[in-house]
Amino acid sequence: FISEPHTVGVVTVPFSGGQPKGGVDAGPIELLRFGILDQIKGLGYKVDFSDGVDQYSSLKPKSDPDVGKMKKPRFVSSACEKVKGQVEGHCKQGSLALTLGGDHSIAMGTISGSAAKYGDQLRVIWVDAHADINTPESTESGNLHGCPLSFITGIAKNVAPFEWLTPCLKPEHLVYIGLRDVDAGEKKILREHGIRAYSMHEVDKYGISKVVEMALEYLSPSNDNPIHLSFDVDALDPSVAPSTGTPVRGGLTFREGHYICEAIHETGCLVAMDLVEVNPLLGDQTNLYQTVTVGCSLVRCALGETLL
Ligand code: NNH
Ligand code: MN
Ligand code: MN
Ligand code: MN
Repeated sequence: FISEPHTVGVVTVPFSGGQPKGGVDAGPIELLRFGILDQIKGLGYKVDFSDGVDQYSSLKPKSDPDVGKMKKPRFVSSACEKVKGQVEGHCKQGSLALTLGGDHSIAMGTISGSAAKYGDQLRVIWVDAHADINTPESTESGNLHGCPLSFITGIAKNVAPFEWLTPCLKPEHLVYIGLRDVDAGEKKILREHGIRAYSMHEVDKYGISKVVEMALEYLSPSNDNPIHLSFDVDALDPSVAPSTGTPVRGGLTFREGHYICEAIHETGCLVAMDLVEVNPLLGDQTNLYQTVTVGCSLVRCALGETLL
């Protein structure tokens, strides 16, 4: 399998319903304002942004009471269903689907979308301080941005009102990099399902290049599987990406974050990327500038900017 996209299909998801802080819905606008589309074109890709900046407020139900502990479940469900359709469309046209969030709940849509094209061949690299694999039962916060992977993998059983969603990723086709704030219930899930995770401890121990090498070798020993990279900016250290809803100290350095994107580009197998949890309303102008520009540069690296 070789992914040689000439076109990057951009999906913007100004959505914050998977967590309580306002502002993450303004992430896509800021990434666009800082010129991410021209930067992608500058690398020689065509940009398909025919959907434009989508509106999600119209999907908000009049009433959306909690289902069990889940907050705003109907709103998150319909937003993710819409995202799924768009990502699926780009993937089926042979474009690389780039989704700009928005909070991380939207990965239920993005991975459902890429899996609709690539099926069981798809592999996911989840770069995050958090494991985002709580079930509706295990979640302490009730925020659905902490749950997408349990839905996608089918580990969560009671997923109403997410009727449209079918499990599309085996737990062994997922790898984490950057974890350092994992809930007790999530640790149990990771253990029970034998999910491969490289936390910051392993990044310190082996170095980022070895970690990425081990992750890729585990997911795709012959380097022939399509890869979906889901990058939560809070994986980066808060000194590098401060404008995000749940910063956790001790994260990836600027270079470690970029190295991950570069090495995945080098596989030639990247088919989809999410960049999520950029919240321009948190912090001052300097924080915003740092966070948005680092987000743009992660995307450029995943698209091959630093290859000579
Ligand atoms: N694990 C916590 C929860 O489920 C925090 C999740 N927050 C994130 N995830 N930012 O990436 O609520
Ligand atoms: Mn996340
Ligand atoms: Mn996170
Ligand atoms: Mn397999």
